[in-house]
Amino acid sequence: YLEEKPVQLFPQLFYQQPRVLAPKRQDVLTVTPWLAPIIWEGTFSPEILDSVYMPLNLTIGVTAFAIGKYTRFVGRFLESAEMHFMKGYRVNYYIFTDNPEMIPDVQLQPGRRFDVVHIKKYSSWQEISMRRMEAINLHIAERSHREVDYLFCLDIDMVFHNAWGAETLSDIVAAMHPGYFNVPRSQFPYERRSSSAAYIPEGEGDFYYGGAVFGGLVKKVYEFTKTCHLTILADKANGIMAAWQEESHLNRHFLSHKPSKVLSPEYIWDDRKPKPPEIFLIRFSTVDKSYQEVRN
Ligand code: U5P
Repeated sequence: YLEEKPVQLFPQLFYQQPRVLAPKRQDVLTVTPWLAPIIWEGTFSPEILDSVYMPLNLTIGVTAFAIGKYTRFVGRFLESAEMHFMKGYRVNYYIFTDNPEMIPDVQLQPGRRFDVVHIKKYSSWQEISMRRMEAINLHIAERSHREVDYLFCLDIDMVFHNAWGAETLSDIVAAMHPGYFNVPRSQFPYERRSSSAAYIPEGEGDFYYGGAVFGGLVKKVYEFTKTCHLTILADKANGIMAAWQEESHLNRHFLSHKPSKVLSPEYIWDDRKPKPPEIFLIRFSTVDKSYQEVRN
């Protein structure tokens, strides 16, 4: 007889048993009616998630735009991302800019790199903001589809304050806008003119999602940015611009193509707002800036 040795397939991980009758959060909705998780602090274990995702050897991409005066935000964005964003994973940052000389040389952790993508500057801030859908879509097709597994598309005038990890990974991910997570949908600033491709009638809508954060599997982000770019172009052809530009189109899209995961406002906060008790910690937040100063 050969003595049978137990084969250890997975390293042992000790953690508290999930308790069916004692949910971790009762003060917030943690799953949508279409059964997509809503990600709140206290509902997940980073250790278990890492034990699932680390072995997959993933590369996570980030796109962020720094056009015109927005190059001033790149340093803080990258430095804070190095401290908090997808720690321990391979990360590629793609910084889109009209002015590569103004991009600072930030020291990155091993396994992380950044690429500067040179693009042209559109004349108005609305056009700069909306054209991101097109630029991201083209970049995925030409390049990043080969380089990353997941891709997050983020505003650059923002800073990471706490961990953003594997709990955010899913097919297609949207984030709840910090200004509207606690208001009736009649007050969502959706596009209300039926002549726009971003139109959402009264009485419809799930959440108001922010345009500053979305992501997912690179293939899904490709499809998503394609549709948004096309609906933006359709509006342009009709001489109409949606109330909140690409954010309105994003909201329209996610109404009929539900996100597979929804990030709580922990992931897209606004420093000018006081922190309500449901928000245990802020992970990613807008830098207080003077719009007049930086736009155009
Ligand atoms: N943006 C620029 N330059 C501009 C306007 C916008 O790079 O002149 C990009 C930035 O990435 C910014 C995002 O975070 O679009 C959203 O713009 P805003 O709505 O915060 O101004």
